[in-house]
Amino acid sequence: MKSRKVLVLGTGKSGICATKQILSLGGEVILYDSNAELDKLQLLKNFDKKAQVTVIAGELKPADLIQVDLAVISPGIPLDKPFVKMLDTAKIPIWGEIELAYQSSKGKLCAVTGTNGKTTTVSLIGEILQEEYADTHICGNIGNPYTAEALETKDDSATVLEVSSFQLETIMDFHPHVSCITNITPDHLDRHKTMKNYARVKEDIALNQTEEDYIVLNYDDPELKKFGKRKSLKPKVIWFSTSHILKQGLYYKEPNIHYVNDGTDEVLLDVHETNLLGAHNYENIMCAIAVCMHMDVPMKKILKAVKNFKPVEHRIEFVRERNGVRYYNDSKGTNPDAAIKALLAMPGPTILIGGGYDKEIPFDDWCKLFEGRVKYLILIGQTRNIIADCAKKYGFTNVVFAEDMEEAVKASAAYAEAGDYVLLSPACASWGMFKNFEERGRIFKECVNAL
Ligand code: UMA
Repeated sequence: MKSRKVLVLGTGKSGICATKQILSLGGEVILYDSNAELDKLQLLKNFDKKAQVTVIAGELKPADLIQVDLAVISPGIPLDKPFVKMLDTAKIPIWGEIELAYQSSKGKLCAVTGTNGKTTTVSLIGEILQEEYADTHICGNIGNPYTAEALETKDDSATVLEVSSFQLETIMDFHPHVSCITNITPDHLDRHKTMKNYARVKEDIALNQTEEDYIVLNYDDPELKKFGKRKSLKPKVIWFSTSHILKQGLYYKEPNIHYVNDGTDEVLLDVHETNLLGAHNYENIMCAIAVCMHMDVPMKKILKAVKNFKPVEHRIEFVRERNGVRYYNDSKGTNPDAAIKALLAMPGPTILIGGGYDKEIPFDDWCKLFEGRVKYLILIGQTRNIIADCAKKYGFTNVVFAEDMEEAVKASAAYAEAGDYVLLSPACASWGMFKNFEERGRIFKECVNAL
């Protein structure tokens, strides 16, 4: 990296941490953001006064690329943007922020992708790894950039990484020893255009894996079942299932999680010994166990950590009970599949708050479930009308529009009766109304606690 001039694209978390990593390695950075309104001085406060960082905001011009020998791109920037194409034309290699971190990281690495379940699985893996490795790193799409951790890793470190499809688009040598794909259901089609592209990008997590490595896959997911059986796939496949009794791998049969290896079927644990509820969570537990077994954590330590694990914030998180109504925050339910899982996990009549940024994903499978489960649907954001029309198609018309979260929470409290559940599970991204799903979830909780 020494004496290299690197163009970092995007000034969010990834861009800032990538810049810090490059500077630590002795490089020079041009930090670019398309947002012309960017507060450059504020941004520069992230770095030493003498740091070799120049900021460009607004338009990127060919003259800015003189002597640039590498570009590092933030995950949120689509590769078809004209300024990215300009880099291709100038023959400047483009690495993702993940690739930059990978090039400097040491120790054992496992990585998890998938449409849903990534965050819970990664958090659980992190807690298990901590039982065995004194130096454990939990990073990636979970909110802590890999570049913030990479230079801290040592030969005896263990790292678990959450990787999104956006991040997998720009890997090169990235090579986890154990990888995992939790599931593949429609998401981010505004960026990847087709399900085929989206699945291919996710499956690239195994791109550089060899016969010495492992990949943990969901046997119940038709796309992953096909992928895992592909002859060209090099790593050893570890299957998990909640609906089939497998001959090899992990499976769930009420109330136990089993591990079958070489013809021996062993009960690992009863799910009621854990703090997690719902079939999707049993999948997450099986993923984490399978990954950690191949990260060389003894089973006794794995099971201890699984039993102690508490649910992740914003994922079917219990907020409070008021007048016999229980409020749940599932702001991480940013696509229909995640929102379906949250709705199915509600034990009684539900007032559902949904809607947000339009990722061009059909809402049909979600809306089909409303009848008999949802008492009122309260909609916010850009997708309000699309969701309301879709729900109507399936005979559901108890729909209320709200202007913001406060209004949505007040309306849900007004409609709810003792024994009901209020669930924020939007099936959409938060962008447009909130900075991110964490902010949306926090505001929801504040409004609920203020009732
Ligand atoms: N920008 C441009 N030009 C563009 C688009 C964006 O300059 O055309 C700039 C924006 O002005 C902004 C910056 O890029 O300044 C934002 O970059 P970013 O969107 O990559 O955001 P980061 O803050 O770097 O956060 C990213 C991930 N965000 C996205 O993938 C959208 C975070 O995942 C991740 O936690 C973080 O890196 C650390 O790895 C969030 C996410 O929503 C949680 N992920 C999606 C998901 O989980 O579904 C994939």
